[in-house]
Amino acid sequence: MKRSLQVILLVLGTCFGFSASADDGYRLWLKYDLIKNEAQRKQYAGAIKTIVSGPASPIMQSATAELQLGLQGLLGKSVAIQPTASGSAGNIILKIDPTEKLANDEGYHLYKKGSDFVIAAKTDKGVLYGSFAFLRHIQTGQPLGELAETTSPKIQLRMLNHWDNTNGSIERGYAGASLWKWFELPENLDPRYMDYARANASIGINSTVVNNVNASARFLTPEYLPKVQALANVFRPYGIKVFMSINFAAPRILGGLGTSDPLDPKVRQWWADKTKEIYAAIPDFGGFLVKANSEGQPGPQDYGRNHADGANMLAEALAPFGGVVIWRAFVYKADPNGDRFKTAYEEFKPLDGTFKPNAMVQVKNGPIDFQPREPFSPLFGAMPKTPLAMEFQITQEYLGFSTNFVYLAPLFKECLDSDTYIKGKGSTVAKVVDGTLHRYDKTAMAGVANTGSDRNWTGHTMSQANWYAFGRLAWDHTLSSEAIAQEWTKMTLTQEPKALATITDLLLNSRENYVNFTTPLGLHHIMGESLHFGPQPWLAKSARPDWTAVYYHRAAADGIGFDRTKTGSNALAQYAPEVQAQWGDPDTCPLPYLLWFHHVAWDKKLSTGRTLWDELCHRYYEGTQSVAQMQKDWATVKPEVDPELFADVAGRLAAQRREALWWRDACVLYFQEFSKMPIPAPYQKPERTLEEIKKITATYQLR
Ligand code: GCV
Repeated sequence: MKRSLQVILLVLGTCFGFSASADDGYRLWLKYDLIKNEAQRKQYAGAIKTIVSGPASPIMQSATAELQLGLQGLLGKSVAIQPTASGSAGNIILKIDPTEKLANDEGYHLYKKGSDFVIAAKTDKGVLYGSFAFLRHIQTGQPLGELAETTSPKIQLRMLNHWDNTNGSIERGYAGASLWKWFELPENLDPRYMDYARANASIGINSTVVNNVNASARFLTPEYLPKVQALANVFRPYGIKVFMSINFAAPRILGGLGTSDPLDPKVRQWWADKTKEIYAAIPDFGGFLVKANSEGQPGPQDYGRNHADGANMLAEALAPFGGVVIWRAFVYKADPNGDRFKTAYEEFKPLDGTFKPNAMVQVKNGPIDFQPREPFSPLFGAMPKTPLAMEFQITQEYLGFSTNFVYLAPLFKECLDSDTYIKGKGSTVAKVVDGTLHRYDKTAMAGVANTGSDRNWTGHTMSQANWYAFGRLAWDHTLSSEAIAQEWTKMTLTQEPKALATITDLLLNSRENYVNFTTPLGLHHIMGESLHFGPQPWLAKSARPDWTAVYYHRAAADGIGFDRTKTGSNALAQYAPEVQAQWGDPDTCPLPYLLWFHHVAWDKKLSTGRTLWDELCHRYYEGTQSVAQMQKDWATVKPEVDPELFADVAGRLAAQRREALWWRDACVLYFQEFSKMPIPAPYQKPERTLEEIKKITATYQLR
């Protein structure tokens, strides 16, 4: 054990090494740099003498290795690992005790016992999470005398969904190529796989779906299974289970069957055999994630069956091994007269109660598709008998890719804290997802990953905060966006109070700024075609009507916005009466959701005192101005932030400013063609014409 621990430390040291040179962002929030404040460092160093390792297991080994690595870096001293307490003070005691008073197996309890520090849990996984929390306590500069934390995750499966393909590309990935070097696997194990696992474990992520939901059947072949197995082997000591996305037509594509009908016995047998083969290679395999009958993917409806028929066939194959099938509810039909908003609810709600116990339905946070702002999906609360998993998008498909600084905790929280009113006031989306509202026995929260082969993992340095925030909120959705922002900033960028306050504010306002210069007042889906970048509100023709922009904004001489009330598509009827009452009246509908639910006259006076047109312009101009302000604020933190990280963010903010101007000019000039109203004072008319801007958007569509 000692030797392998040394190997781990050597690898960790090489990759996450304590270099004095500029910071390239690779180490994320696990920097473990020497604590600058000498008095504070001495205090910690004086109080900590040894790590008492507790019962041996690969996960315990990860915990002790991490503690040793972290303390070495932070305190500048080597802390010995011992099998038992030395008797002297200053032991960090790792304790597994199944009787520990914790809500579940993954929770932990940190406390002081005399002059020792205890990291206690029911299982080794809990100790691993507690060890990272102990380090976080020190990383964020909290006194050891105040060590007292008892916490258990509120969600069982805290998972990343990677949209990674067999060829190493990532669908909607903006931070380089896939982390998984498929061509080198399984023989060559990039040390980065372990760093990925460490980063996830440090924020409580315990599952990962390694491949794209637009799944190649090739992942299920004897060529790819050993590659996935190799990844699973690396992740296991960090408490991470591997899942795979599957192609529903695999029995036909790989098995040579004439069909993939889920009720066909041969098809069922094929899946049972395939599942057995997977579990022989990966005994703790988590299960399957499925995108079916969505955006051209095959599915049970191809055979006249429904989603539950498909999910239940896979659930049956997985059940003997304890696996779970996670079936996505992201479905919509190409109906020019319909409302894409309504489809998932219409297809899934009638199936409530028909899914097998080891099946879950995964629902995107909003009814359309990860827009900068969406109301919560009406499916949350509508399926009391079916465990619903939350799907957030961490990768910034509709949020300016890797050039835009957009902290997503406020977006995640806005959805989780929304009240469905399904069982009266306080029936929040979070309570649906964490299972407390409907007593789900399975719970899950997934984030579509923003990681890639870029040295800093996420492209934009600040986007690391989104990976971090996702993990922290999946663990405990009651944490505030601000607390998470501060925690991350302290560990990643600086603890200097003024800079910390400035960066926290920047993070907290960044998403609202982005909404303002792209899709204010409830506008949605007006971005560039297929690439989903930049503005294209004029997009009127696409392969499907619901891929255009005009389908959503409905700008005309009489106003703008999608009427989803009784006089329109009546999508609002999918919500509880209390929500309908709040959102159904344009006078009480919160402005952020106004154009999601109402077609509003250009000259209608809003609660702000401005007309709709003036308010729209105001937000586009102020949103763009706010990016200039972000640049100024960021400039003030220069002395406190590593030069390489500082320059990276400054450069990307400059690009974001250019893009904000593009969005503003495109949208005000285009919508002005319908409102026929002037740009209100004090704002100046854009210097460019709409035709000039359309050309910029057009160049982005060139291949
Ligand atoms: C993986 C959107 C994206 C697609 C994505 C899809 C999904 O439509 O643009 O790239 O496909 O959502 O979530 O399945």
